[in-house]
Amino acid sequence: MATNRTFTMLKPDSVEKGYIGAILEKINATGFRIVAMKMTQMTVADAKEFYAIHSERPFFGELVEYMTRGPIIAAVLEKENAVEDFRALIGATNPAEAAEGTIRKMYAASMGENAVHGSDSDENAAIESAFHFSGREMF
Ligand code: DAT
Ligand code: MG
Repeated sequence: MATNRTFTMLKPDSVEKGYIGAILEKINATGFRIVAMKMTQMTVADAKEFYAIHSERPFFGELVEYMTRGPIIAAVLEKENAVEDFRALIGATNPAEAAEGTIRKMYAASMGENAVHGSDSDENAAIESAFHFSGREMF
């Protein structure tokens, strides 16, 4: 995986509230190219594996329940400096602390339901993209 890619999920709350069009528009307008995308629903086993790093945290059960309660949009995005620039676009984990104009500030309800995921490193971007997409599904 090239280091100019990142992985995102528009989480179940974004799909439920009809925000996916607006969020994808913002992603495009910021200069990211969508190189893979699908609607899918994570199983409990998927969510536990994807968020394994948080398995000892007190919010883990809620996180797994939230991430599996409905479909998500999974996508791989390409842009120079993709990981860092996408983290800047989505804003802080807690939407109350997210900067004006960020996706979480605009569309997230709370820390627990924060609308969107963005990989935190090139290494995790590659792992997370491969979790959801085969090589043939990335263009
Ligand atoms: P991020 O999604 O900004 O990378 P993270 O990796 O620390 O944040 O946590 C993953 C998700 O877990 C996050 O998007 C929402 C949830 N989460 C994190 N900290 C939380 C907390 N203190 N209370 C409830 N949910 C939390
Ligand atoms: Mg994270």
